[in-house]
Amino acid sequence: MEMRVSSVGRRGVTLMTENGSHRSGEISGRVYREGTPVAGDWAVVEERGETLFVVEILPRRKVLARTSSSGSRQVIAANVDLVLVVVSIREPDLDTGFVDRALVSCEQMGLDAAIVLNKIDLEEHDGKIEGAAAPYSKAGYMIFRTSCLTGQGMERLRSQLAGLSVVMTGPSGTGKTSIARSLRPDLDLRVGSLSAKTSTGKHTTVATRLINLGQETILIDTPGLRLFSVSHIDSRELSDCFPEFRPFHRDCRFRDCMHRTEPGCAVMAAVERGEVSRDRYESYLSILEETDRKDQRR
Ligand SMILES: Nc1nc2c(ncn2[C@@H]2O[C@H](COP(=O)(O)OP(=O)(O)OP(=O)(O)O)[C@@H](O)[C@H]2O)c(=O)[nH]1
Ligand SMILES: [Mg+2]
Ligand SMILES: [Zn+2]
Repeated sequence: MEMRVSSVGRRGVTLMTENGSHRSGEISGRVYREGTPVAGDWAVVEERGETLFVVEILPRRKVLARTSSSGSRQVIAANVDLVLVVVSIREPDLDTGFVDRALVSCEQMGLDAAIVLNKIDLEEHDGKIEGAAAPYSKAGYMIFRTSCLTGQGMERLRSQLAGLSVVMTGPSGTGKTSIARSLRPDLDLRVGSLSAKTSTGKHTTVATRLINLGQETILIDTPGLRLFSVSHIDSRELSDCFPEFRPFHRDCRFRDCMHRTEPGCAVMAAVERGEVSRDRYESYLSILEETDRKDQRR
């Protein structure tokens, strides 16, 4: 039979059964030699007595990946249809650098991505929320404005996830597990407090896990990340990972324009005209520095 891997521990995995409950399973050495399974993997499972044995991991469709602290590419979740980049409008403050890097990773994979702007109950001024969302909706991303406190935006979010495998990523404390809890209140999911001094999260979720929302909808909750590094991506691929640059970069004077200082750059001209967000463009430059540094090391 085939089951999905929900979480991966040192000793084995947790598998999601057809009715959405979880069972632990063991992994054969041969499966490990081919690579460590990740949440979302489809596993071929054999039942031997009381024990579930993973005998094969099926090839992955699209994966969400980042660069780990050791510099290698790390798969966060496999076989996903949609990535939700979950950030809060405050507590912790909106980290656009995180958002832009996570979106780059999705674009490079050809993965659909949307932004969840959570904790809107903490912000009185609609202007700040709209200002934060504007560059992303202009780039074509769907934005969800949500509050786990008031429930605002939750039904719209739920309806957009229907039938999909959806992974949430974001800094610690932005409310990923709280969102999962809003969508599945019957599960006893652990939510953390924030550090009083810095208003940042305390890394409450320590392992990725799958949550069955019913009707073939799977939500994957992941531990909060301090950084979403994408230096595994090639510098030349980067400008393609900014959808709002695409209408312009064919008009750059140089075919291999990196949109940095080159004369006749159509992307920079679009930034000057206000047609491309300056913040997003500056984020592009800062990510480019990181991918360049890696290219020089090679
Ligand atoms: N005011 C407000 N607080 C929220 C909201 N959503 C979550 N919180 C609070 O934010 C804190 C962190 O929430 P979590 O759901 O644990 O955050 P997380 O993103 O899962 O954090 P990690 O597991 O560490 O990555 C908790 O104290 C929540 O009660 C919201 O919409 N509004
Ligand atoms: Mg959590
Ligand atoms: Zn250019």
